[in-house]
Amino acid sequence: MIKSVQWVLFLSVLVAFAACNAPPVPLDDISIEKTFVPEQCVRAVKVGDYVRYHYIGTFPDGKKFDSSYDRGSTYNVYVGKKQLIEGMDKALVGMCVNERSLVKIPPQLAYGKKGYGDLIPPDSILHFDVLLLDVWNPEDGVQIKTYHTPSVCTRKVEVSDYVRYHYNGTLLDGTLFDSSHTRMRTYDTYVGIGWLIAGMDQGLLGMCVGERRFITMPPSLGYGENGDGEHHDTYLIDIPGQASLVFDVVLLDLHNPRDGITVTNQIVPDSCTRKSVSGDFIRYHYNGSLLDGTFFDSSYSRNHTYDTYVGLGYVIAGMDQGLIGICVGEKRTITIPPHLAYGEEGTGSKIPGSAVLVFDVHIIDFHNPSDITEITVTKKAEDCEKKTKKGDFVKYHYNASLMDGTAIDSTYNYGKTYNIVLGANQVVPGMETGLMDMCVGEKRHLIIPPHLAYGERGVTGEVPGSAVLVFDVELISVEEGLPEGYMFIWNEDVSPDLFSEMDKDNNKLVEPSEFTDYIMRQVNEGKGRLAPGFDPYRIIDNMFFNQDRNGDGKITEAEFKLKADESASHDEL
Ligand SMILES: [Ca+2]
Ligand SMILES: [Ca+2]
Repeated sequence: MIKSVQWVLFLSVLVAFAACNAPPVPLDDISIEKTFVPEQCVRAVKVGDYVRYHYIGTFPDGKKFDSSYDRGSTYNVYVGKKQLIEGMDKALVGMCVNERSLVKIPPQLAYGKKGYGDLIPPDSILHFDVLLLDVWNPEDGVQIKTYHTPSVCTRKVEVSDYVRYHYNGTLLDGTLFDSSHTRMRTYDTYVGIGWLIAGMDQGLLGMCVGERRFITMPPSLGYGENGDGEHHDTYLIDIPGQASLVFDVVLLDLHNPRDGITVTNQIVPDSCTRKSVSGDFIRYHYNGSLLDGTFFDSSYSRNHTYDTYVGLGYVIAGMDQGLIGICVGEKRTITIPPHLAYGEEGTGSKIPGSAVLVFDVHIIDFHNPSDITEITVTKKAEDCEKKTKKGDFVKYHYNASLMDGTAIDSTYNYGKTYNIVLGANQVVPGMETGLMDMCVGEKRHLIIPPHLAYGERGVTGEVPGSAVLVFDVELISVEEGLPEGYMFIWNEDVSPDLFSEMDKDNNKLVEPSEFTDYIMRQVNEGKGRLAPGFDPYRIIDNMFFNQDRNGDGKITEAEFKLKADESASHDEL
């Protein structure tokens, strides 16, 4: 009741005032002149909102009676809850952040007849130059506005995930208070478990890698009534109390500490019969990138496969796992969380701490150190009575390639066979094995591991180090070898007068030319046989050298006999 009485009184006073003083502009309500209107107005102030604003209060004659700027902090207050003079409560409604207005308030909507202490005389018209900086409502939650959505999103941030992101942090009026970009370091943190201010804990949920969003939060979900001055070293400015915060966030990385590796985009060759196991040695190509697509490394750029044992700790744990069960020729994408990669520290300049790594791998070949030559008969010989054995002189054709199909060499290109004596170390061990017990006309597919081929070094320009080789061979002819160790054998009984038959000029000495002529005649007449596949004159020279005990270039009868009594030599007569 008392209140209404006052109201009536007040009105009558106003009428009297207006009549007596006749102000130049009659002012029975507030007047608002907008001096700056921002292009965008995300929200206008409503009754019940909380605002932060700056103001300069003056009398109509320009005399300043108050200023928030002088106090160095905004005026913070609820609107429409009679915490302000009535005129200001009215003037603030509908204002936008960054809007500036000159508000003129008649005394009846300000301090009326009473004035305010020594500061405001009775019946004062007040002018306020108001700049609105912030508005929020106690009902507000986190507001999320996604402005870029990546084309692919296989996973969204969940509670307890660990994320890496960049952000610009601003107040609602756009004032930048902090930026991870200027620090050139992502912000790395767990989400949803209290490591962050509540607004960020909520605002990051559901986000995809590559997504960009604005996260706006009221102070209750930010730094509250007192703001934050503790980060003075890192923040550009202190965050004032009761400030709304806007974070412009781009998510770069996402994983959960419970994650294992994931294998995707598998392309498995139809011909796969063998899958890698722990202990295998693998040669593969890869492109490595971070989860946001930032490239960090490629074996292709080095033009060299990455070669390693798998499952034995030679590579990061995630790769050790991701390369198991894989086929030669297979392609797959292996996504590795940091705890199975380079951890919180990262490595080098390109892999940041806590980074998830994505490897697109292509397996060129693999083998196990225990592998032997793998022989597959692709065409059987029509009749196969004699099989190749050590010492045989064989002629064969081959096509050689790597496991990925890269051609190395082919005898078909030269139009002539490759000829070797089996067991004489004229080819790599794997090829010796691959040509054994084979019949003329037979074709074989050979897979030869590097330890039975060209080893870790390979052949410059032709065979990469540690490469598995593929040979398709065709046996064209076989000349049977001599018994093991022999370079010459008699086909029939040896003449008892061997020495004198050799000593053509009968001077009791066998000269090299007599020796060579004699042996060659025996061979030509079919009485004796030299080991096939070798230079006959070199064999004969060796035989002579063996008989010529004292090395004087002639063989005496004594030397001849002495040698014949020994059984150790294989080149004897
Ligand atoms: Ca002689
Ligand atoms: Ca001699």
